[in-house]
Amino acid sequence: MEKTFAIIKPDAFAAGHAGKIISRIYEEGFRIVGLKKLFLSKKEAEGFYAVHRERPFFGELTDFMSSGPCVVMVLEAEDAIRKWRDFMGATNPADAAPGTLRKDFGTSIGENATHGSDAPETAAFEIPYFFAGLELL
Ligand code: FUP
Repeated sequence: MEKTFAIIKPDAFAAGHAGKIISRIYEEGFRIVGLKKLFLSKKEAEGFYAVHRERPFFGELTDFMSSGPCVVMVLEAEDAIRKWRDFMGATNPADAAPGTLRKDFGTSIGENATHGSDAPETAAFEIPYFFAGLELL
C-alpha cells in the first residue's frame, strides 16, 4: 500500500464541492488515513510550494492557496500516487479527461480544484508538512 498527499483547494471548498469530492475518493477505492480543514497563511503556502518559487505563477498560486479554507488529506491505496494523479486529471481543467476531478470541478489552470503529490519523494515531503505520524490512522 502507498500513501499520497491530496488537497481540496480553496476554489472547490468555497464552491461547496468538498463533500462530493470526498465521496468520489471513497468510490475510487482510496482509504482516507488523514483529513483536516485548514486556512493556510501565505507563508505556509509558500513553504508548501517552495519547489515552484522561481516560476512566474508562484505569487498568484500562493495567494490563491491562502485565499480561503482547504481540505488536506492523506490517501492510501495500491499505487496511490499515480492513481490519484490519474483521478485528478491534467493540471489545466480544459485538458483534463472526462470523469476526472479537475474536469468536473476545476475552472482554470490556477483554480484547478485539487492537488496531488507527483512522486514518492514529493509525498515524503508533503505528508509530514501537514500531518504528524500520530494523525495518520
Ligand atoms: P500539478 O502537479 O498538476 O498540480 O501541476 P504543477 O506542479 O505544474 O503546478 C502546480 C500548481 O501551480 C497547479 F496546480 C496550478 C498552478 N499553476 C499555475 O497557476 N499556472 C501554470 O502555468 C502552471 C501551474
